Amino acid sequence: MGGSQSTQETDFEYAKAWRDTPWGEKGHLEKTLKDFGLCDPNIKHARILVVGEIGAGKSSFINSVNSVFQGRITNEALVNKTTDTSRTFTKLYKTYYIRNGQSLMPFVLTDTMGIESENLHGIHQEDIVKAMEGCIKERYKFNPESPITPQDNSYRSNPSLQDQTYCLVFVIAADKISMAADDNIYKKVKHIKSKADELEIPQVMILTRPDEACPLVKQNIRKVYTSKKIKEKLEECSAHTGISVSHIFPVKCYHEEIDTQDDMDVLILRAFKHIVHMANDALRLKCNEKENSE
Ligand SMILES: Nc1nc2c(ncn2[C@@H]2O[C@H](COP(=O)(O)OP(=O)(O)OP(=O)(O)O)[C@@H](O)[C@H]2O)c(=O)[nH]1
Ligand SMILES: [Mg+2]
Repeated sequence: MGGSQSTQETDFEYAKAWRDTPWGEKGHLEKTLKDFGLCDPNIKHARILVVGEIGAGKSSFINSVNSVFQGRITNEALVNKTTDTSRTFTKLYKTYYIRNGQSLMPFVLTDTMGIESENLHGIHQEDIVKAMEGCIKERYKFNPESPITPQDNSYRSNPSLQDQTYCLVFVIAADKISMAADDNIYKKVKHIKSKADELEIPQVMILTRPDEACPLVKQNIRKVYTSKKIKEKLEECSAHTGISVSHIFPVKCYHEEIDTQDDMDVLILRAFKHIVHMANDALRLKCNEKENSE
């Protein structure tokens, strides 16, 4: 079974995978997700909000999830293909539906502007809070200098259950974890996480670009769970953000491939299954609260 096989421990690799991965079970994972129904059939979709540092791979992750279900590479969310990664590429609050054949899955992924270390650049942290609450309307253009206010045309004062967020996905690039070195990004992420905790929104972290962080993974994606470097990165992310290691998933996003690949699909589907379950649990909680208060 490729990288999941027991090998001799080296300086770079464990003898045994530190997390079991169902390589070869793509069909089963895909079917489970395609059959997944929300706890409340009256709700059309549960929103998953994707946030993270500039160039971390937020838009690529959204495209990758869509690509798996389409069985072909899709690029609906525009990805930065230029060499200038000094400023965030995505500037709008934009929602992507996941197609399952002719129908839509009951989950949507919302892309956001990247977080930057300098204040007055990148998404304003309070805009992420407003997005979690469901107060931002589709295609709002983020303004790094000031957060959205109730006076803005794109402000939604009475968000419905569908407008709110049920899982917050932090995307971090494994090869440029700058949080340890960059105190300001670290502070912003912590602030957003504490607001998500207050709103009872579960959080998952996607560690992108594992291939750029570890040469073993570049050669063979199945080494992602035997690589010592990737485990180190995961633990580093957990220590800096307070997100438990069990909620952090290394995912190689589609970025240069022409066709989808089963092993990449398995990592994407496994992470997405976790996100979907957490979102559904959070939605159930919200629905129960609403019912009890009526
Ligand atoms: N090698 C590799 N490259 C990746 C991966 N994921 C994303 N990329 C590349 O990383 C770069 C940034 O990706 P984006 O998806 O634009 O990142 P973003 O977080 O949306 O960035 P902003 O919108 O600018 O905040 C692009 O060149 C992607 O092709 C990955 O898993 N591996
Ligand atoms: Mg983007």
